[in-house]
Amino acid sequence: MCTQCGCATESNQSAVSVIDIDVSLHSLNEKHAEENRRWFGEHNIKCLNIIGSPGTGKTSLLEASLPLIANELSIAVIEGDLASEIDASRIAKTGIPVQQINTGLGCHLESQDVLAAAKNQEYSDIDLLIVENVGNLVCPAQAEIGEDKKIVMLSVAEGDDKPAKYPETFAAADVIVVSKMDLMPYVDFDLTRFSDDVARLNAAATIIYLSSKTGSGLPAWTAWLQSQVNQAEVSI
Ligand SMILES: Nc1nc2c(ncn2[C@@H]2O[C@H](COP(=O)(O)OP(=O)(O)O)[C@@H](O)[C@H]2O)c(=O)[nH]1
Ligand SMILES: [Mg+2]
Repeated sequence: MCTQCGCATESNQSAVSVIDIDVSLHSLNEKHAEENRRWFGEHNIKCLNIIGSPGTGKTSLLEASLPLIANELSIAVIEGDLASEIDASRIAKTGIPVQQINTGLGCHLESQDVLAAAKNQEYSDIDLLIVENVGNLVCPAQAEIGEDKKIVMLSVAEGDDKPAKYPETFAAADVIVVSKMDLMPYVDFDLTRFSDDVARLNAAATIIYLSSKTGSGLPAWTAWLQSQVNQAEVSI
């Protein structure tokens, strides 16, 4: 078991006490996530949880895309990192309200910290709360924060084998964003292998291929974001 978050790791040892702690941490996580879900529902806020490795391009995507829809939707961002306010400063430059949560050694954002940030006065009229979770393809997928949708992101520079290596995370995604498509000529990312693996794990997930650098694919991403608030059907 991960000692930071209690995320489920099957132990080869029959340590009953470890399994008990695991179960109780998970039910505590679920209880807090449920409180968030209720609060978001009462305040008519859609919450999106973006999960991906460090450097996959999560903050760059928010910087490039949120200003495109900021006139139509009221958006706020929560940034999760172990340390620093670098990402919050980047988002702040777009004019979109943002708060940074530093987790110290924590490998994912906790529901209670997300809720405390969401209750900030500046966030009182928002439609969409976008949470960039701590860079990590494992724990954030297991620790719910009461989100409406999970977005799992990976860049083509990371390799097409990530769904096969992190199946639980990709299976939990509502949307999978494949970023840095402008780097395709320079990397060996096999799109067919990737999409076949995803189809095996999670046939229902929407896959969006994009580049925050060139802007390709951003219309599909912003249309999907808008559909979360407007409940519109979107074909990608
Ligand atoms: N070539 C290319 N680089 C990108 C793209 N998106 C992000 N990057 C670069 O990837 C690095 C990490 O980006 P960042 O947004 O901080 O990743 P995060 O850790 O997932 O938030 C930075 O150097 C970005 O400039 C992209 O679409 N294409
Ligand atoms: Mg970031």
